[in-house]
Amino acid sequence: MSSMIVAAEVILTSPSRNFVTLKVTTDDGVVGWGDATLNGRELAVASYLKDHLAPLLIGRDAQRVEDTWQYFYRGVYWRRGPVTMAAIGAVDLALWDIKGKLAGQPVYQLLGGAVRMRILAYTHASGWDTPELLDSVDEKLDRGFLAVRAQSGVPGLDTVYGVHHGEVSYEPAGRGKRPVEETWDTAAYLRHAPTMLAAVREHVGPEIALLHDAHHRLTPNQAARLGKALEPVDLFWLEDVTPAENQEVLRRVREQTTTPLAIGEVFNTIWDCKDLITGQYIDYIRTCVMHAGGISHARRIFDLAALYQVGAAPHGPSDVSPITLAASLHLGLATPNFAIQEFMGYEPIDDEVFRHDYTYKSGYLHPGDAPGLGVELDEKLAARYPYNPAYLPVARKRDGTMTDW
Ligand code: EZ4
Ligand code: CO
Repeated sequence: MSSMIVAAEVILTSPSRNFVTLKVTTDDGVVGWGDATLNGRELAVASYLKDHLAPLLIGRDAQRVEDTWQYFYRGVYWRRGPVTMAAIGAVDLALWDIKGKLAGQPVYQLLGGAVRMRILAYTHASGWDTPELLDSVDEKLDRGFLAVRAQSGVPGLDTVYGVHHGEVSYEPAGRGKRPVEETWDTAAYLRHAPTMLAAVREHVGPEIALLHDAHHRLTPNQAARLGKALEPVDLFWLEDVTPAENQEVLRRVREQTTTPLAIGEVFNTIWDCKDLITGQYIDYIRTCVMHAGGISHARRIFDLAALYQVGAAPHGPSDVSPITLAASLHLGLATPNFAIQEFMGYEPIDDEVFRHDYTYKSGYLHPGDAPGLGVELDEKLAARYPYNPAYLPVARKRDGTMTDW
């Protein structure tokens, strides 16, 4: 049974934030949805899709998901990179959505069926100081979460990425045509983080899973020291300790501490993480299902990880759309070494624009049983919220030098 692609359109919408969506339509009237959101670089992916991939999709057989992936990855001289891979990821998600709809099955069934009943989720808690952070953690526990990422302010700094300060709630991008500039001080952070996380552990008791994200800002030596200092806190993981281009350093960190390490939300292909996985330098691989080329490629990364006892734990912030979250959940339900799903959740207006079948209940997520991925874009509502520039902040050291993300 073939099903020919007759239209491929890119839709930009900004309900609470910017999202890029690919809509693929077949000659039998089936619509597949793909997410192509790359925080702060939305228009680049939109152009890649609209100008380069969409025209080539017309006339292709929508059922040939893997061949289309190979065509856009292997068939193109310029491979890899976040823009290319997000665009390929969007196509891949849309085609899996169509395949599920044609089969009348949720995508997880097409991937081999459920290996678990539900997927453990972690969410983000943050507070400027420790009491505020503990309140935020309590609020997440009240909502049933069993795993919480804890981030706090740092004494002496005015802003810290990932932590809301004052009334404005944390969102990983600030509206405006230029990124906000923040000041960062690693030494101050390192003096504070172990005490802050120890207070959270003390507060929640031994059973709640605690996570922490260092956002690529440490040297290997600093990372090793922090990992050691956090061993008594018993973290579920410590994330993104160093910039991940120089991967050999992760071996040094790994050898110095038993704190579990997670990395990979900025990776796009299996080539970006194969050494970290095969060397067992990390415990969790965090590639985002869409940013890593969609279900077709992410599942190869996760299968490689399984051979080395590395858990799959995909990126799932509010800056990828519910379509990506749903794809992650379908893959997660069918992937034995899937460990946990990041779930920041969305603003109510985002949930209205992207009506979804996935559900959250008592600390766990489930993709739902609607055919395909189970997310439908309300195009009329989406059209009311045009693209509105927003960027992740940039950070400088106290002397003004740009620092790692
Ligand atoms: O900062 O998605 O683990 N989660 C994260 C996210 C990222 C944003 C960047 O766009 O680090 O919140
Ligand atoms: Co992160």
